[in-house]
Amino acid sequence: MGEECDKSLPCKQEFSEWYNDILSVAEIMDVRYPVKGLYVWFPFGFSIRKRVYNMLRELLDTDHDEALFPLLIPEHEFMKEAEHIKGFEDEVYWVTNGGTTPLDINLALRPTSETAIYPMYKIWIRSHADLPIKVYQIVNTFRYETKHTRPLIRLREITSFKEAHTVHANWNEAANQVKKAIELYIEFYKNLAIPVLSSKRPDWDKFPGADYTIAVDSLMPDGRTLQVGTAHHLGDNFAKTFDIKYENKEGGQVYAHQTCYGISERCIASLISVHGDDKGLVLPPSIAPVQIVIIPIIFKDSSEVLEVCEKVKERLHGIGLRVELDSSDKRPGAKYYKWELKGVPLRIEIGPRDLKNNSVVIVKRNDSTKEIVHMSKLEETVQRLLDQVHQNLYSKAEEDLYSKIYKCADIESVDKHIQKGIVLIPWCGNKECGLELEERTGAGILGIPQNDESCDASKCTICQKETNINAYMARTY
Ligand code: A5A
Ligand code: ZN
Repeated sequence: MGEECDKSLPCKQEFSEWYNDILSVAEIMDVRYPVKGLYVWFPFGFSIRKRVYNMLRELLDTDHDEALFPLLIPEHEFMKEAEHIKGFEDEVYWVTNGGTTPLDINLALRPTSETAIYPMYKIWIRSHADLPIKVYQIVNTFRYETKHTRPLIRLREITSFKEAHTVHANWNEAANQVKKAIELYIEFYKNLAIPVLSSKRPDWDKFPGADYTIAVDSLMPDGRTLQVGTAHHLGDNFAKTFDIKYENKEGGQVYAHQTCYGISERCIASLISVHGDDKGLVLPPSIAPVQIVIIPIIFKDSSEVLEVCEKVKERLHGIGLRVELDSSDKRPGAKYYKWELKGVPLRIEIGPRDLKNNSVVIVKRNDSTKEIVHMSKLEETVQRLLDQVHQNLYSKAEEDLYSKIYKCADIESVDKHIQKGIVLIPWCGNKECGLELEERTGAGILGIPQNDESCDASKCTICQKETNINAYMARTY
């Protein structure tokens, strides 16, 4: 950390280098922690995280309750659900000792919290009147990932795991909840100006122990997709293993149906990657720690300019905005550089000429456009420009996403386009064809689109059978 801003970024076209560098240059994550897959949030990165997660909380709190369950899970609970164990056993960290004494019962560090929460749900749930239950927590989880680890993207300690766990009277209600969860995620990402695609994952890629999984993916600048959220229909699979039953209106004992859905700090990886540019971060105003920076342009006598800067700061602060006045003695150019790197959505410049005209200059971070604004219109203009920045960011990202979805009718055209982005293909839905597609292209099947997007073609690209099923494919993170 430090005040100097002489560090520079590779251009964004070199995405992988750009991504690694921006994390340290913009002070998001410190990657020097001496354990693989574990990283440190710098205070600035953490202040972004805080706002992003506050927003997520606000969305969830409209019809969920926040709770907090223990990190450690006893082995006998963890080992109850066969599919779930199969999915996670290679990724679990175990605590086996208390000091020098071996524990009677080994304890898993949660890789996700089904097996911590559901034994408690068994106790909590008695009758249909207790349902639905919609609880979430935001915690750290641990996964011994063997694929290449990457800050914010593939972690061994996921520090910001939001997991919701709901319980319902029947399968349809749970299915409805999965739909609502995905809608909530789409809205969350809209608030970050990130367009996402939702799709139903193929069976071989669903959450271990689930009936099915719906995921949302965002498109990274290198054409690969990042899974930034998932919602799982758990059916009564876990209810049966954890004995979660309730008394229905007729007095019978029936198994509950469950869902769970999660988001991690991948949302911040996506935020940085989708909007950032050669100069650094570009943050949507909704979550920018500083929304407006004021830069005094000083020649000889500074006192009058600074006075007006203070006044502008107060006026904007007065309407609830996060404003910073940079009155340090660096040159304006160096200040621009610093705050551009930090992604501040609007910059206000005030110099002697502006004083004379009773105006200020406002510059938008996302497209560098300038506007001269009369002092009497300050608040309304700033509000309008902040809204504009958000709209611009979303439209640009959306345009980029949809310009990189290629509708392909045959395997040759898949090969041709898959390096550039996402392809949409007709697929018969059979596993053999799906796996062959993945094998031949080196890409993954994301799944069946949940919007009405579809191909014109109707023959499975592998077996040529007629089908009305489509699937997205992409190279994935
Ligand atoms: N209990 C459910 C919610 C669950 O664990 N689902 S999940 O395994 O799909 O994880 C939820 C989300 O966390 C994923 O969609 C992905 O966006 C993110 N995630 C998973 N593993 C991660 C890792 N190692 N590092 C960062 N994020 C990860
Ligand atoms: Zn087929």
